Amino acid sequence: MNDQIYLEHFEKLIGADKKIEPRDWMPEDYRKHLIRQISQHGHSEIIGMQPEGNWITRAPSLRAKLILLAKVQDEGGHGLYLYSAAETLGISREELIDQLETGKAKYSTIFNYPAVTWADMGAIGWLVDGAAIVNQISLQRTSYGPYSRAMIRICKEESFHQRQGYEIMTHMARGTAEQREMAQDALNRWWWPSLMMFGPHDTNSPNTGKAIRWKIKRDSNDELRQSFIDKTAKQADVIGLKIPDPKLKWNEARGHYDFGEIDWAEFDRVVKGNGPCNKQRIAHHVKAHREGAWVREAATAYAAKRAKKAA
Ligand code: BYC
Repeated sequence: MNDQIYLEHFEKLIGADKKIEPRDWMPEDYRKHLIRQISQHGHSEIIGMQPEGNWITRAPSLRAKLILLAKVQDEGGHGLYLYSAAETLGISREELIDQLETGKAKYSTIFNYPAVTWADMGAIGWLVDGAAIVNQISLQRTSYGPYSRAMIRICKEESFHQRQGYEIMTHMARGTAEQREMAQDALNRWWWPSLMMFGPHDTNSPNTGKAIRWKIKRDSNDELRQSFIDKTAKQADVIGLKIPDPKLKWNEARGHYDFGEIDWAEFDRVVKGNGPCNKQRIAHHVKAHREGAWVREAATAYAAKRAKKAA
């Protein structure tokens, strides 16, 4: 078969909503597009452990500490599933880590903001995991099999994460005046960066066209952002917190909330590495990865020993 026949078969699978598997022929651009998106997704999970990891030793109760610890461990696990999914496309783990540490690969802007109070653990779970779920439920139907299957498992865990955050916010919003103020302050700081997680407007999103045609993305950046806002605005009402957007208003005719404009200059700054914590996040990753070298070496030596014994 020549490439044209392979391409027709690929297009037929995509058209029929069938999954593309690692053994299948795929266009080079499709492969590269997936490596870019899946690896950036994995890096977001791995770097995303840092803002919360910062609070494990300062959680206000044993219960809160256990839950936060479990959540951060889940995020590490998500990163590993996603790295494994990317590896099925022919890139090595070493290359993936190198791209992260040298700034060739991006990770979500949201993780370049500091987590300064316990209420931030609530805001991250409620808003950041909430936004991630909206995006990832859509990605469960992505056309690449390993990515789609990783999303199904990840979404189950993310819904626990979102509830963990909303529970913290609910308790604080119903607590003392000072606690309510902390919850509102965290919402004020995390709201707009959470909306940026969905990426630029569709009109400014160079990757969306191909991604939708190949069914890598099933919904556009703006569609997912709107869906997140509609859900979250109602949740804020329930616990009596105010979303920091004077333009947020239910629009009966559209059946959606209208909302104000995102500060795209801030988004660009953070994407380009100049957010409040970009340098700190990468420096921490480099240090932790270097300090963990002995674990990788020990695991490799142990695997070699077992293989020799079995031979
Ligand atoms: N931050 O053409 P576009 C979690 C980049 S972690 C940084 O629209 P695309 C959690 C974009 O990469 C889960 N960069 O791109 C963990 C592109 O640059 P390149 C995180 C961004 O790919 C711990 C350029 O801007 N979820 O849940 O079609 C604790 C143009 O954009 C961002 C995912 O990663 C951004 N926010 O759409 C708690 C979801 N936005 O690559 C929670 C998977 C855009 O061309 N990813 N860029 O140089 C996606 O769904 C899509 O990649 C995006 C962007 C919607 C993010």
